[in-house]
Amino acid sequence: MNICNREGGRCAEMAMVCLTDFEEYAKEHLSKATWDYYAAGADECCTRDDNILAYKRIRLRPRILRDVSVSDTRTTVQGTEISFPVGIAPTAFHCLAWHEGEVATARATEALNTCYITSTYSTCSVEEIVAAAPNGYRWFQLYVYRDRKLSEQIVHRVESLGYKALVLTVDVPYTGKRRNDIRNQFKLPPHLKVKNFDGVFQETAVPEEYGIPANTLDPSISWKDVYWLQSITRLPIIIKGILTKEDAELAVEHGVQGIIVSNHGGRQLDGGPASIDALSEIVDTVQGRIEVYLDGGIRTGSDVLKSLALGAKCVFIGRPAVWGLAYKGEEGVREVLQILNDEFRLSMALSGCRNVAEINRNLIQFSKL
Ligand code: PYR
Repeated sequence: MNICNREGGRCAEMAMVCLTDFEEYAKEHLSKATWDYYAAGADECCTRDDNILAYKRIRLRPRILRDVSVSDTRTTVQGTEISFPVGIAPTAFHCLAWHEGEVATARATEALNTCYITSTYSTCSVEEIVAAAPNGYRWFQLYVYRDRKLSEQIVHRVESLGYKALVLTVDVPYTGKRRNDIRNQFKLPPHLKVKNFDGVFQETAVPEEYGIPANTLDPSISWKDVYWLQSITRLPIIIKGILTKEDAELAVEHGVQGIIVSNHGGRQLDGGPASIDALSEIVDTVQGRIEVYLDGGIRTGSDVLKSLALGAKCVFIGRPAVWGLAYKGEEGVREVLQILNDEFRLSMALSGCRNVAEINRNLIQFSKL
């Protein structure tokens, strides 16, 4: 009897070959409400889906006969070396996918020597995450709260724990409309909490949204809050959620150290551009003054290659890391990262690049865009 493939399903013993194998596994094994939460895009999910499709529209111009017998995928972000240009984007509630939650994600990224952006909405505390993977390279995803003291406290906490940058997420003045979360009345099960805020919120009449009172995030945030944040921290600030050249220019003018081109996995404004389609105008505007990164839609090593060719210094994966967790916790996240690393190395070699410095726009066939 084939115990692995009853009814055509995927089980933990089957070889995982590509990231969509992990997606299939996660879809089969997570509860419907959890699967729907991670899969969610806003409204009709046009932007979520285009994040992936946009990569498939881009064609490469491979070079040949360049001796690719040795290849090097290392790069740096904010001056720190990582083993390849793929990190983990902030995604919430990892304990929904695997009992150890963010602790498992942190161990996997430490083992593969890449960057892990811890979500504000983690189900392990930042202290637990750092204790589990003390040598990991981490940034912290920050929202600005109506109660600025709350933001200030978490900034000082992560600073003293050795987090290396703050990823100010600016695309959630309000939460996007995710239809299945509304239908499922999604909320955290009682045994899980947004651990970084344990004990912070008193019983209130305000309904809960994603584990905290719905009115906690401040919709009035504006560029002046970047100056406020700079006044309370010495950490580099990276703005996540920029999709236009105008905002990229403002980010540079406000003295931040990086931009993540991102539409929040298509979970906020439906109808906005795919991240990869927004990248070029931002890179052209920034002109190397600060580092530009990207998240959204990365599923293969050639997606990573295309992103770097169009000017991203590094990319970040969100949902695929959660699928890895759902598969086998730390080991699953490691496998996801390793597959992407192997595919990226192969794509580099097949297009004639021996290291990331050799990846540039000449690799992109613009007539096909
Ligand atoms: C999200 O679900 O997209 C959050 O940022 C919590």
